[in-house]
Amino acid sequence: MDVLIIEDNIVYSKTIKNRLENQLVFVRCDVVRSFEELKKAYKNKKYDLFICDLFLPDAKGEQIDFLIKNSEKVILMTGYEEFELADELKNSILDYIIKDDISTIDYLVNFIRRLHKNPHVNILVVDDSKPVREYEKNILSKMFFNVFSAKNGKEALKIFESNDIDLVITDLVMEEMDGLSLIKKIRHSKKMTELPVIAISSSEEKKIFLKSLKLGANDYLKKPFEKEELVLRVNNLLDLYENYKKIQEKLIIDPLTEVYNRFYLENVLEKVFNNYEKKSIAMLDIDYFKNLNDTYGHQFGDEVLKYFAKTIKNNVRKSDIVVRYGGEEFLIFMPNTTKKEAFIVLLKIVKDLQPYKDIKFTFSAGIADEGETLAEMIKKADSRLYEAKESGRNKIVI
Ligand code: GH3
Ligand code: MG
Ligand code: MG
Repeated sequence: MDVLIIEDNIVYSKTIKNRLENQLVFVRCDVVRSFEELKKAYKNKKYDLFICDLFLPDAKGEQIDFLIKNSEKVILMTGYEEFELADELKNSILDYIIKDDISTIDYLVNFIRRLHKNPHVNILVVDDSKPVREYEKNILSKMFFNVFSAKNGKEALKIFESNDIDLVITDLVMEEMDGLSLIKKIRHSKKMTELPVIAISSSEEKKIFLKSLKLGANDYLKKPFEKEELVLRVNNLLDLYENYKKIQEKLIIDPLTEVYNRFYLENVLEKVFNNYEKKSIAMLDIDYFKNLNDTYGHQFGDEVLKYFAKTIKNNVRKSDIVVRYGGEEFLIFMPNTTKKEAFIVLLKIVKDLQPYKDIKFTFSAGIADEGETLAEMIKKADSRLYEAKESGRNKIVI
């Protein structure tokens, strides 16, 4: 992302440039110190974003008008005493920050980080009034969000079902299907913890907002609202959900091999196990792994585990689930697969498994497709793995 900083205070512009470039790898900044320099820079290069001081030695806002007229994305910097910005100005810029407080640079960094992610964030806007839809869409598109819109709950559900929506903003009173019913329907498939919803209404009645919260809205906004109110709520919720998702992922992924862990097996796989009529489980265990550790060191052992997990992942289908079951033991859950078909998948892994840094190693495996429960099927596969080990290793038993 190419950013132009327009600021006459050299120390301040340097601080911003350094912080942005150090903390956000995708940002490159140029700096100019006056309106004249801005016009020159503008001719020579295309910028994605302008961070612009309100008062320059040769301009008192004309530079902002110039950028807005050219439909550019502007973040305004202003001193505390100039804080009272006209609404019209506020609505045509992306955001503003108050200078002289160093913590605002944190806000700026965070804001630009969001902007960078936003093209991949899908927001669904639902309102029966076209002007309101357009108003919201306009605000959000300027922030680089990918926006879908619908005129009632029914239309919204259709869009919701066929797109990967990250946030819903819905009016409450609408014809066909109202916002409350929509929230209810959405919450059937996406829990509170999976998708943020903002309810909007011009209703004077608090009751309707409370009802929306009860049904699963995360927040609400009363019409008419300012651009800033919407943007702040959207950004806050998305930040919150992203952090939450990161933690969720950490909980179910083994950090060394980056495949699923036992927690996932016991809490997620257990639940989907019965969704499939036909399925197989393979248990794979590296042979004489302790020797590798003892001979080449524990760190080398770790590298072998990573490499082994990667080889497994490269050879299974997208729908197959790979779990680190124990130290050097891995489980593959294969939906819609018989054990003979699973055997062919394992042969692919055998064939693809090259020596790691010239050190050859093998694995043994057991496969099962019988068992009423996950635990039963694992037990079967595990006892076949044991057989494979007992009868000499480097074998697959079905
Ligand atoms: P077998 O052929 O019977 O499977 O013998 P093995 O040596 O592979 O199996 P054993 O169970 O005797 O030893 C497994 C070793 O794996 C012991 C343990 O220290 C090591 N191990 C477990 N987790 C890790 C890990 O995360 N990293 C490394 N480097 N070693 C691990
Ligand atoms: Mg100035
Ligand atoms: Mg082993």
